[in-house]
Amino acid sequence: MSTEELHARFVRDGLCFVEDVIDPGEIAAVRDSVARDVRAHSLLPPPQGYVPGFLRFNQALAPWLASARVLAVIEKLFGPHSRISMVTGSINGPGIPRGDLHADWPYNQKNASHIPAPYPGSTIHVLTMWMLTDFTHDNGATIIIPGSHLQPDHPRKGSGIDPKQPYPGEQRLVGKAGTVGILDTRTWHAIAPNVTNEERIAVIVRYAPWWLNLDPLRPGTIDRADIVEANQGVESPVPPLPRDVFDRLPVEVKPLLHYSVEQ
Ligand SMILES: O=C(O)CCC(=O)C(=O)O
Repeated sequence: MSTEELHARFVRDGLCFVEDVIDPGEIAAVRDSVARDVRAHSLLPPPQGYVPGFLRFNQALAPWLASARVLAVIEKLFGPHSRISMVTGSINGPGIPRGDLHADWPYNQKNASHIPAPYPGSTIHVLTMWMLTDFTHDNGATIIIPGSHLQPDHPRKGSGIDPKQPYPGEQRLVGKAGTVGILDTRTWHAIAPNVTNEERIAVIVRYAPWWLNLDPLRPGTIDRADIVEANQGVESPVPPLPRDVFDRLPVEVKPLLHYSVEQ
């Protein structure tokens, strides 16, 4: 698909797929390396593996993070000077149950820093799912609701839609290893059960325009202290990137992460 076709699909559905982003010959090595470091650093117990700030520990995906076909879609949405806002290592292991339907930051109303519903109708943050194993119905390809990015709120207590229940028209983020699924963070999605004996392995990379204030996510900032910590709020931490890790990144990836380097 051309960038125009991907963008049109994204505008219509709140999501699109860029296939064959990671070189097929490299996928197994990236997957094994990512899986090892997610297991080593996970903040959650199995069957889930969850490592925010994953780039601090593992840079196996770095050669592809500025992939021209992915960045072309991001640039069409945000214009130039976009950045990587979060990199999360992820394993959804055998037995993981269905999660709640939700939208992501800054639209998730459970987050301490969020745009209050009814929120405005614009794409200001995207989640990209870098599939390192095939994503199938059985191994828990993410549940997605195409078109839900146009809703002014997401399923939650009091919204009239039970986030724990299947939603009419829900689909799955099915794709081959090496595919990148791109979601508007307003698009309703949920963890799907993994009923296989194999782990579903991915890195979730979020991209933001330069003008989106990411400080509520960043420990040590005034906004994190005032908006999140002072209110005992729920918010994923995005720790700074160590200088030596930044220095070793491919030259085309550096502009995406320069802002986040440890001072
Ligand atoms: O792991 C998945 O399939 C979904 C992850 C998710 O819901 C999220 O990162 O917000």
